[in-house]
Parts: sequence; structure tokens; C-alpha cells
Amino acid sequence: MIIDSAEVIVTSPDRNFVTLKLTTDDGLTGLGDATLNGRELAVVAYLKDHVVPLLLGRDAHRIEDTWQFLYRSAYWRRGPVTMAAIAAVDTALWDLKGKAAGMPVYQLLGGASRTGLLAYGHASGRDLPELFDSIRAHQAQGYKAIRVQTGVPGLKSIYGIASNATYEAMDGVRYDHEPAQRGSLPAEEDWDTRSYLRHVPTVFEAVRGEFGPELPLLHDAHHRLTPVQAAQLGKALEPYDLFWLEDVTPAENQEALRLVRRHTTTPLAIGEIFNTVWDYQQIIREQLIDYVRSAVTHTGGISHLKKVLDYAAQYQIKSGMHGPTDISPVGMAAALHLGLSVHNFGIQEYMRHGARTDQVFQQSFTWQDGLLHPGDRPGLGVELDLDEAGKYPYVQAYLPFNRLADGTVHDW
Ligand code: KDG
Ligand code: MG
Repeated sequence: MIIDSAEVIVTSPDRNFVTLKLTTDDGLTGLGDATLNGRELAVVAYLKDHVVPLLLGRDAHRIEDTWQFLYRSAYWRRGPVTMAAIAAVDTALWDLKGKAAGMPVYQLLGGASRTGLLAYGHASGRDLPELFDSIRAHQAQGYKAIRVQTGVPGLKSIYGIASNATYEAMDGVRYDHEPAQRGSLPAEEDWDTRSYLRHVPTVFEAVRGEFGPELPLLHDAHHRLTPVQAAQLGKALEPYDLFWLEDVTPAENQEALRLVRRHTTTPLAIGEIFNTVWDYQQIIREQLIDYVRSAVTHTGGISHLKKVLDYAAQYQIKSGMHGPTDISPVGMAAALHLGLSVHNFGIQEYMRHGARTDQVFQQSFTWQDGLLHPGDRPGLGVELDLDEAGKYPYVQAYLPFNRLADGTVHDW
């Protein structure tokens, strides 16, 4: 099974996606997701100029060897662009191996450890009535766990969601396909941490009052807090029994989490912007987190994220793979195969893609009773319709950024 051709496909049905397609001498095709939200074309160039020429003529069965070759031979290691490119190759090779074996990828990873994957969706609203409607609409769609984000009084944007997001109603659920907004400049949003810290516990008190104690609730602080503010928030939210509190502090400073941990037992999830096992070394060893947020797409592919999760398993830390709409259906399928197979699966983030995206990427996963399953087609179970993809050329889009009232740039 020799790699004959490697094509990088950019398409923007509801948002930008970058896909690597490998074709072998025996006519099999494998897909890998290389989408890096807001920096898509950097990965396209990395793949086209520096990776594709190295792949032609290689044995597609040698997944681990190819991974190590791409990682070590570049000399320059880690980083989101490199690791998204390597992830795409790795994922496409798993897809090929599955197709060659006539088995879904999860079977090659050791088989199913469960019957389906618990998934959470994103409920949001400018105020409580809108938030409650959004939670109910998610429940009606079958979601058994829900992330809660709301507007903060005095701030213009709904926190955690782009203010001008293209909302598209699907079965009554509003979807923010784009925190990344189309245009040549990132949108500016406003932020005030003290208002946020005062407001969020009141939201969770109201949600628990309305929806009761059972519903697993999650919240994302999107790197906006200092360690002591994160500790305050975790403590304030303890009565509402969160499934997790995500990205409380900027992830670069891992020691910050020691302080947070000393003050709260609210479970912590971190890592959607991490890209290697080395980013997790300290926070897993010191048990500073409870969930690993990395996506296959941004963490070197199925092979590398499995290593992270196996390491995490030694400390009873579970998976919580990143699954917003900027992970393509190919990246989502990879997450589902990995999640189904590892023992320490925790929860899967699942925001539905738009109708155009679903036409470009034909998928075979199922969503039933709040559980996802990757399906049993050989490989990943996703095929890319090139004609459909060709209808939607790349559109420049950036994630927003924040400024405080005095004009200081703040984490978004
Ligand atoms: O590309 C960035 C988005 O994926 C991010 O804003 C979404 O934080 C996010 C989440 O938890 O899904
Ligand atoms: Mg997040």
C-alpha cells in the first residue's frame, strides 16, 4: 500500500476546513483533518510545501514510523501548525489501514470499550430565559450533558460565543458555526472579569433550580482568569456540581493550576490549544486536571493523542476531546473512533455542523439517546465529495479578541 498522491483540499461550506487526502497505488483513499481555526492557510502551506513531497512513495501501513519521521526529521518540533499537519497525515493513514483491513478504525485500536459516547452540546443565551430555551432545545435533541454560557450584564457580546456568530437554527437549536468571523480583521469584543465572576454563579444557581441536580453541566472560562480568580470561580461553583470547568487560566502557565487545585474541588478540563504529550507532562503528573481537552486534529493525530490518553489513564484523568465546529467531520470521526476504544473516555464535545458541511463530508456516525457512535464502515467512515467541496472556496476568517474597558488586549 504505497502512497501515490497526496492532495490538500480547502473548502468553506459553513466555515473553513483543511483536509488531506492520500491515495495509494491500490486505489484506496484516506482522509485527515488539518483545520487550524483562523490560521488555516499556514497548515496548507506546511503540508503542500514540506510534507506532501515526503509522503509520495512511502508505505502507508507504517503509521508510527511516518509519524516519527515527520516529527523528528523537521528538527523544529511541536507547535500547532506542525502538529495539525502531522495529525492530518496520521489520521489519513489510520483511515487507509482501516479500509485495507476492512474494519472501522476503533477495531484496530483495540475494539469498543463501550456502546456509545456521551456528548455535550453548547447552550447559550443573552439572558436566563434565552438560556433556558436553549437548554430545553438541546435536551429535545437528545443531549444528556450541556455546556452553559451566557451574556454578562454590561458586556455587549455573549461570553464564549462570537457576538456576530452566524446562528443557524437546526431543530430549534441555535448553532454558532463561527466563533471565527469572516472578514480581513478579527472582531473586537469587550470583557470585564469582575462582572463575569459575580454573574456566573447566579446563572448556575438558576439553571440547577430549573433543571434539577442530575443534568451534567459544563462551563468554559476560555483562558480569561488569573489563578486566584480561577480559584474563586471554582469555589463559587462547587454547590452546582459541575461536570467540568474548562480553561480557567491561560494554559501556558501550568503551575497556576496548583493554586486553583488547592482551593477548589470543581473538576478542571484543559488542553484544547495543547498539541503534544509534553504540554501535559506536569499537569497530568501532578494531577492538576481531570479531563484532557485535546483534539486528534491538533495533537498529532490518533497515534499521539492515544499516547496522551494512556498517560492520563494512569492518573484517572479522562478524555474530553475538543469538538466544536472547527473540527471537521473527519476530525470528529477520528475522535469518535479513539473515544470508543480507550478505557478512560470521559465525554465528547459535539456541536452539529451545518447542512452544507454535511453535504461536503458524507458521514456514517450515529447520534442516539445522547450517545455518539462512529459506525462500522471500514476506516473512519467519512468521504469527501470533491464537487461539493469545490463550490465553497476559502474565505478569510479570524477568531475575535477582547479588550478591557481601558483598551487593554485580553484573552478571548
Ligand atoms: O477555534 C476555537 C474554538 O474552537 C473555541 O473557541 C471553542 O473553546 C471552545 C470549545 O470549548 O469548544
Ligand atoms: Mg473551550
